[in-house]
Amino acid sequence: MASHWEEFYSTHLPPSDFEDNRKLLKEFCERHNKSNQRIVLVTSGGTTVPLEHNTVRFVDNFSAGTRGAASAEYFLEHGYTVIFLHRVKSLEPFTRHFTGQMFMDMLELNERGPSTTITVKPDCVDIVAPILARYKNAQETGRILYVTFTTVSDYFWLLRAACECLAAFEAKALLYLAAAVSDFYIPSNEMPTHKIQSGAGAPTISLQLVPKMLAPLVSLWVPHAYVVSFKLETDDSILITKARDAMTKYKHKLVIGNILQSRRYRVVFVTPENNYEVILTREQMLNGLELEDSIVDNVIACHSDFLSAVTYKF
Ligand code: 9Z3
Repeated sequence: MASHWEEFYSTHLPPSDFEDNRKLLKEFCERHNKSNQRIVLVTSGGTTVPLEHNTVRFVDNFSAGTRGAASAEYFLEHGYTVIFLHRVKSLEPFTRHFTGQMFMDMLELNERGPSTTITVKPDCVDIVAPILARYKNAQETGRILYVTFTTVSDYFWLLRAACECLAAFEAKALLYLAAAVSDFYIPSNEMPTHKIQSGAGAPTISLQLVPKMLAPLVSLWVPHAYVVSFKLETDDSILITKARDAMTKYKHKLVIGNILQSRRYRVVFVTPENNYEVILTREQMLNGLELEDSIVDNVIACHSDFLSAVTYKF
């Protein structure tokens, strides 16, 4: 009998641009595997669960994509190659610093003389320049690949494709699964084709459990990689237990627990050996520091220990 996850792939079609993305992932990984660099897959943003095939309505998972986008920047800074698998229109590394009208307000339009020029306002140069420099460096060295998803099904297809390419990196591959992935969905064969009509009365919508992809991911797709998952809760009293349960069940290396309301300044690292908090003080926050800087530092230290242990074994 096919497992729950295998059945999912046999009954849900891949996204329409799947083959293009698979090719991009394959080429990117082959190019970087030659350089012996460490590589990280960062997943980011929330997945949607459509209620209709021709989707007008969907259920969404909460996530702005801040954790993933900020972390991707810090991984690049530490020399990692990055696959940034993110929700369409969620925050992206570098551009996340200029959201809303902020970027427009940093520019000056000079219409004097025959040609129009646009410049960055002098008092904004110090803000834009370092971010632009890091962005240019990542682009010019080709060390980041952006791949997007919308639905939970797209996400699962792309996650598996990315893992298939990352397997060749063995322990040098780090998976940093920060995307907020829906636990529930409507299977394709139970979804109406067209927009649900209000004339038929209030609909009863029945959601089913999604397959737990962490199980095949850890045991089959990237069995030698260092896998980090995030656990999001709203009740602090169950966070560590839930994080530890996930680690015991899927047998990966690290679960980072966070509470919705405090996720910007506190996370808990749950490892096979212990738990410890990584926090950002109020003062650090006021000085513009980000929790992701410390999270990534700690994750890289764990990945380095893992790599040394693996190397030592052989
Ligand atoms: C997280 O817990 C992320 O840290 C957040 C980041 C989504 C809270 P933002 O994007 O928020 O910065 O606004 N991600 C994982 C959430 C998740 O779906 N975890 C699953 C679970 O908790 C397991 S993989 O069961």
